Amino acid sequence: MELRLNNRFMTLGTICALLVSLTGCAAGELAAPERHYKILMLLPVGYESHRTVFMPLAEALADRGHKIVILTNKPKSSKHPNILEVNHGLQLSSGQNKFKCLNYPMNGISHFATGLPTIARDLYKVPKVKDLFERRKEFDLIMVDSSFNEVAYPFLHEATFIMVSTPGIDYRQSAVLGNVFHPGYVPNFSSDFPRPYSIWSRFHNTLVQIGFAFYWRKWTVIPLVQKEISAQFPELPPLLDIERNMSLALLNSHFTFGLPVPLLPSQVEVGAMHCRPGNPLPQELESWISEAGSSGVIYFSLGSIASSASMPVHLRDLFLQAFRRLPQRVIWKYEGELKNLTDNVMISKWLPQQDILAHDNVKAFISHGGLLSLQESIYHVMPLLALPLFGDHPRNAMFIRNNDLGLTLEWTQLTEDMIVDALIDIIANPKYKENLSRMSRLMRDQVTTSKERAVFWTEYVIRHHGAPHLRSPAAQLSWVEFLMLDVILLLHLALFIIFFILRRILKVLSAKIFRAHDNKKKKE
Ligand SMILES: *[C@@H]1O[C@H](CO)[C@@H](O)[C@H](O)[C@H]1NC(C)=O
Ligand SMILES: *[C@@H]1O[C@H](CO)[C@@H](O)[C@H](O)[C@H]1NC(C)=O
Ligand SMILES: *[C@@H]1O[C@H](CO)[C@@H](O)[C@H](O)[C@H]1NC(C)=O
Ligand SMILES: CC(=O)N[C@H]1CO[C@H](CO)[C@@H](O)[C@@H]1O
Repeated sequence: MELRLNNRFMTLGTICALLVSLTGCAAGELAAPERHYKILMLLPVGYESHRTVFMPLAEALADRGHKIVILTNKPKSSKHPNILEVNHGLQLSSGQNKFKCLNYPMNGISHFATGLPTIARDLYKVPKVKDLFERRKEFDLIMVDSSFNEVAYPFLHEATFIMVSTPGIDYRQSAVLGNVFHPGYVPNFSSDFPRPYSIWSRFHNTLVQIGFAFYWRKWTVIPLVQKEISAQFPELPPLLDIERNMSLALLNSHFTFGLPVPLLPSQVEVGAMHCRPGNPLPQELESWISEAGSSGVIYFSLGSIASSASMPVHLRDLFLQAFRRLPQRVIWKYEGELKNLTDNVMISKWLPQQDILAHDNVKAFISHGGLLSLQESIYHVMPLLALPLFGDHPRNAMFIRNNDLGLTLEWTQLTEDMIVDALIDIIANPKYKENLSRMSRLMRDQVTTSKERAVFWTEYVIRHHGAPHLRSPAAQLSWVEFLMLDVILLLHLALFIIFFILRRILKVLSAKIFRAHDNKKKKE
């Protein structure tokens, strides 16, 4: 059986663990674990970027001798002997060309409503997944991606589990733990407003947050997924009830480079786990960058989901024209072929992004504004030109604007001059680098690294067989109780009764006084 951990696997793991214990712990100063755990990571509907959040943690845990099995929809990415990746092979249908989202913003969301139920229907029929599901009790802990992965919740029933919030602060995920973020200043996961929020922003934000939570959880996506799951597992409690039993949430955020918000002890910020110092570049890239002279290099990548090759031709040509006018060299992550390239532009299907961002002669980063790219920019102090496409990109773009970390442009209004002017400003104006470098110092100035925290809390939950002692009593309250609607009603009632009684007393008193007055008059 492919999934069984064979002997060779075990031996390699033991050697690894031995090496780790001899050379000190891979994840900082943590004491060696009491034993080697088996951990199952579930991201059956994860994007590549979601896996990038999980992998550093998986590797750090594997370095400590734990056995990690990861359920994904991607080809294998790790060579670690303690990590086994299981690719179920099902893909979310449609929604692939992210440039289509520009004209139809709801497309990005509605394709989940059609795609997720299909995955829910098919996932547990895939033999590898079926086998894993049957063996789920063998694992000491399950970790699940909190974004779009409700289809994986049947695994979590009667298990100890941690949720990993890949987009960082997520008000819906937080509310499940009993921590309802304030819509007066906490954005939804896709967009943000300039700060401080105006009354209209707060109004809009409140309505949109309530509306979207209902849309996803009560009206559309979850009910459709639930229907498919119930058909296969009639005994299972509702998915949203299973979700409430989470022991801990690891958030891909941190207050030093994000929004400071009140968090529960069961919400641990572990943002930017994947950020690391640059490694030496392949020879060809290294010489292309270092031979660019003092003008330097611009790095251009739209991340792992939106392929540059799907960019509409007129937009692509705007960039090509703009690059002609710039003295810099440009490295463009482009998945197709391009004719008419000027000498200063190099394209490549795959590029070692962090190693490029770490290079001294790279001056600016044209990005879609993905969260991981933003974190890397801050870590490597790289000014950004962000062109948000979908998902959380508009929110990250607003963060870049609010904190002066670079400039942002809209795809729909793009001109050649805008691109040239923005890049000239980003490269010439030192303020972006100053702000980034301040934030980068804050990001690195922490008692423990994000990865150490994530490893500690993961092992902590296993050591204590869950963490019910971290659970906020707020999670047990209904909406009426949480918003104190019953108490407010009672207060109103009490006020009304007091008012009513006072009125009666006044009436009686005044009647008496008048009567006394009248009697006095009559006597006179
Ligand atoms: C809730 O979590 C605990 C501890 O992690 C686990 O033992 C229990 O079986 C879970 N309950 C349900 C109904 O999933
Ligand atoms: C987030 O908020 C923006 C503006 O407030 C709104 O247009 C967008 O639809 C919201 N997105 C979600 C997923 O709630
Ligand atoms: C290449 O450039 C020439 C002249 O600028 C233009 O006429 C031609 O359409 C371009 N070809 C492509 C494939 O962009
Ligand atoms: C938002 C922010 O902190 N912006 C700062 C960026 O850097 C310039 C120059 O150092 C400051 O003037 C801005 O206030």
